[in-house]
Amino acid sequence: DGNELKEISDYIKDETTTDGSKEMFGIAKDKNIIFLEIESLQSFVINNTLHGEEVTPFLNDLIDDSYYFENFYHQTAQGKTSDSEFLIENSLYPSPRGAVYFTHAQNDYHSLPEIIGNNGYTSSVFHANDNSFWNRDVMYENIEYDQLYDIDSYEVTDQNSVGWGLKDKEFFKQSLKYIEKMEQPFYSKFITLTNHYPFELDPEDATLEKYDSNSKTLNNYFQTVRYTDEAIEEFFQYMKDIGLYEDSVFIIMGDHYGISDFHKKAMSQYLDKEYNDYLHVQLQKVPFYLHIPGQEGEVISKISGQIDVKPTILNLLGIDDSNDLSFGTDLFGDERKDFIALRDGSFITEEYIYSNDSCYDRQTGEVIENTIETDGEEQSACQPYVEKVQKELNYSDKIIFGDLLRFYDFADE
Ligand code: GP9
Ligand code: MN
Repeated sequence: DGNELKEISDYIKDETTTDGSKEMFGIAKDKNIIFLEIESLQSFVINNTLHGEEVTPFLNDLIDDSYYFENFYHQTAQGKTSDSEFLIENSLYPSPRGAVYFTHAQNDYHSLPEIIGNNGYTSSVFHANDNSFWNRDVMYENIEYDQLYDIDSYEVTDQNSVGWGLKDKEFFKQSLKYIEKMEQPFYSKFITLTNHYPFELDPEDATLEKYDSNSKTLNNYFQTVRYTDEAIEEFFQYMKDIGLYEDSVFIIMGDHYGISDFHKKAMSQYLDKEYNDYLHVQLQKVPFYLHIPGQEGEVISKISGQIDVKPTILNLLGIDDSNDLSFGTDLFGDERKDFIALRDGSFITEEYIYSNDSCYDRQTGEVIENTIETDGEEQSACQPYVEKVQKELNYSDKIIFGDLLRFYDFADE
């Protein structure tokens, strides 16, 4: 009800409504935003090698002229890709169970496509799957995407498909005829498919030897990652060829993990590290790039997550979001919330990583045994954050389960 919303909006105003970066404010104004949401791309492959070769040569080079966030975490749960979309569009946490795209697709939201639509942008999603997968057709309409290019917009044959469907290189190539004619400025999200479990690839598309371990999944993964890296490279070239590159900014993000804990033995072998809860959390990092043609960029090490993307994009577009109700903070802002919450209650701070009741030193991975004294009581160094994280996840759930945004007046708060 209204009172609950008041408590939550007060929390948000106090804790997460911060001034965005002045330096970055409006630098993407009136430029197209091209968002590449890459299936199952995790950060551990970036700047890493297999059989002495770079796994992602294009993405590695792209770091040199991008803002690259090396400690950026996915925050998804059972809704997988749809959860990552939900985080980006709303800066709310996905549901603790099920997929919010299914369970709460009819709620009132104040989404990124809606806000930028009110600021002169056309918005669209490109994804070569059936439009009802993850209930996207219903959710996209509700959150006001103007257009979805789904499987019916593509020519899909046995030859140009593998695994889950249309191969990424074909996907990008066939998307050109639509993006070329798009009314500008636009915001377009491309969701890839080839690097999806079980990471199947036709032999003629493989340019990297498989890995050798007890996990067929991990063995295959490097090949499809490499394939997708090549597809992204081709896409950038197409954008230059059709003259859209200079007028656009590019965001590249991994949607969620691809290699689950089921493959810990093989992962441990590849990384040459002991697999524990600390490593598990560190493996939830996904790449996040902001590439602005003509700008140098920088590698940014501060902790960050998918919850922060919506406020970041709004700041880049020069849209004031101080009346918005969102849990993230601008990635480029100086004043940021000091934790990244994962959906299961694990979290990351600059100093600590917390998971399954253990508190780790973020830099060394050592368990922190010593306690701190708060209000005369001895407690784990992570404890104050355990409570903050629970509170925040809980507030987000209340907004979603109670459809509370329908009571909030975004215009005059
Ligand atoms: C399906 C694609 C994959 O359309 O987005 O979904 P996932 O299984 O990763 O959630
Ligand atoms: Mn996915």
